[in-house]
Amino acid sequence: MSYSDKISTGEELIQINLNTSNELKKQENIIKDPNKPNPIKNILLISVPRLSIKQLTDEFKSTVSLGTQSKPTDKSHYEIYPPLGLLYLSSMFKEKKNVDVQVFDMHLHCIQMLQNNTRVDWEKIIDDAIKKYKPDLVGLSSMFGASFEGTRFVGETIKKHYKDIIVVCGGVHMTGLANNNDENLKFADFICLNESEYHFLWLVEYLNNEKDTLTGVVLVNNKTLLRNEADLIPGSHVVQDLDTLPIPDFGAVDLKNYYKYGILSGAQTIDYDTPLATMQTVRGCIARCSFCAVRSFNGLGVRMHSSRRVLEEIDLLYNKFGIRHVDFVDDDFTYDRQRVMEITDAIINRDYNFTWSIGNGVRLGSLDEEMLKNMEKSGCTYLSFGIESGDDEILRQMKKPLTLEILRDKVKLLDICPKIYYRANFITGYPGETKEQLQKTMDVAEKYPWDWNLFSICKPLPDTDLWNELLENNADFEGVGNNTDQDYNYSSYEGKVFNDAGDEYIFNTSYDFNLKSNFRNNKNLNGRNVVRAVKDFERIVAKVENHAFAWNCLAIGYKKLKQYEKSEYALKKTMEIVSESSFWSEKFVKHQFLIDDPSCTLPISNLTA
Ligand code: B12
Ligand code: SF4
Repeated sequence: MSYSDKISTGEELIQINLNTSNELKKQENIIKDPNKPNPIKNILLISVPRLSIKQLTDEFKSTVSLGTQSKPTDKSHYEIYPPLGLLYLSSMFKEKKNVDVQVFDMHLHCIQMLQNNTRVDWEKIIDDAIKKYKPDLVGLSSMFGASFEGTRFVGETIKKHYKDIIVVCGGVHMTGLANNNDENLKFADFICLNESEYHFLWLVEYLNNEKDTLTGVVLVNNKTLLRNEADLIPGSHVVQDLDTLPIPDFGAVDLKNYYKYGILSGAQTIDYDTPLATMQTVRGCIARCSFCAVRSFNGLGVRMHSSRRVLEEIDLLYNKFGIRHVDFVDDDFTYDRQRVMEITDAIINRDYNFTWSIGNGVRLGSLDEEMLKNMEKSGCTYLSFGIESGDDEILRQMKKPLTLEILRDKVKLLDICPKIYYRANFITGYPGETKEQLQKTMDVAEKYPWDWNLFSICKPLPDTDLWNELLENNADFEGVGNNTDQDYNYSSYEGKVFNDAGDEYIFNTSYDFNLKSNFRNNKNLNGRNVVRAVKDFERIVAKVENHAFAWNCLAIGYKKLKQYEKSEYALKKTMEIVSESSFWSEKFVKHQFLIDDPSCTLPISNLTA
């Protein structure tokens, strides 16, 4: 069988033909021994750390960026997600008796080492893993820029010391970079594009001479990235009926113990001793927001697991793995109202000791009163919403399915279900956004009843509409595209921002928005739900020990709850930090945030908190 491929040299696309698997192997010299009938027997899938070597070293020294102190031993410090994508991949090999698949969560492993006060040595970890699992092929998962450094390091280390092992990468970020023909992917032999349950299975079958063609895979050789032309179309080989996919191989990792080492962003408001897991019930989103990678990754349209299958997975997680909270990592959980009602009704009827959340976000516009009430009743504890901007024109440019009018209308629902914690996500520094438009975002953050506002700095992600628009308009990408955490990390206060106001202005404004709306003017602290506010600030000081605003909020909150000793202590901490830090004392003055301590010498000291 023959098929056409295109090679991109970065500048141009050249047509080539790859005829048979043998020819490909010979031509690219990627297989150890082409005559060996079954070269791939052992596969090791690695979830690479999404902390850089620098971060891990800094964490080891108990110091995080922005000069704040952290406590690496505190589990609330880390977000740890089970490697769901790899568990999906692993499940595809259950029927294949000739291939053994193991999953190694290196991210978790590094964090466990930090929590045991052990210095993290990536090279040794990789070496130990290879010796233990003896893989013929290693698969690396890289879903965002934050894990790229880890992916490259693991890939290069394996190529350096174990030349025979085939390195395959996958995940959203890898797909985006491959589609942008990024040159920094030479440490991999193959990149599986998009969702890869089948792409990866087929690749292994191909390498084992059980299949003649490669689909959904980019072959990386010395000079070029080679791919099948059809694979350039986003979502070209997606699984239409998600229920035909096997249930993720949850047993491939120590799922029931994940909660002991870290938290999930959607689960941060529940008790820390709750066993946690994630589920994906929907792939794709009805919207096509310009900054979001979901469309280019998952293709057009929305595909869903049926409510029956969702409940089957919940039952399994609950009964077999002891999971008591699930965070749905869906792109568009509420796409099908009927399905949401079926799922929530069934959870209510089960009467489980079970809660759930959507930390990734639901579309506010899709909610209605009946649905939200059902969500709350069935144990929903946390929802986040992509609000993004307080300006209609920016929302339009972002292609966000939201206007300020819809926002005004829909936020009224949130007061009806106060048991749920609501987080609003905003994007700051969108290309073309003016300072006035940015200020409107702050207004929306303060005006509406969110429990928390998350301000993320806009940094274009590979292969998104925004990235491609900037590219077409000859934006100056110099300094971007080195695949660093800062480049692609919306929450990092480093990296390049494509906004005329300048990187520094956007960074500082975003940070001040955070201090003002979440701390100085926190709605829960100001009377709506003081207990909830106190929990938030306790979480923050556990994570960032010298956050003076959080300590001051605690001083106020404990006082309101009549916990006077704790309030005194929090006030003392506030004063200690402020007296030593000009950064914090300036922030207190700037935001006119009162410190209720007579010894405070700041210009705000004569005011009473
Ligand atoms: C859960 C999640 C998180 C979790 C972490 C998850 C984790 N495992 O560590 C948290 C909340 C921490 C997070 C944070 C961020 N995230 Co996030 N996140 C997601 C989300 C919602 C779901 C991921 C998921 O579990 N998918 C379900 C599984 C089944 O799919 P999968 O992992 O993609 O795996 C499949 C394929 O990718 C492929 N595959 C994956 N790995 C491998 C490996 C091999 C060898 C092969 C062959 C195939 C393969 O096959 C799998 C099965 O089909 C996605 C959205 C999405 N639709 O992907 C965004 C997403 C991945 N995140 C994104 C971003 C930008 C971020 C942040 C940078 C945002 C920020 N605040 O700054 C941060 C980075 C954090 C950091 N600095 O550490 C972007 C990434 C785009 C990009 N190119 O960078 C996404 C796509 C969201 C978006 N709308 O654009 N995120
Ligand atoms: S609504 Fe959310 S998931 Fe959907 S395209 Fe927009 S940002 Fe992406």
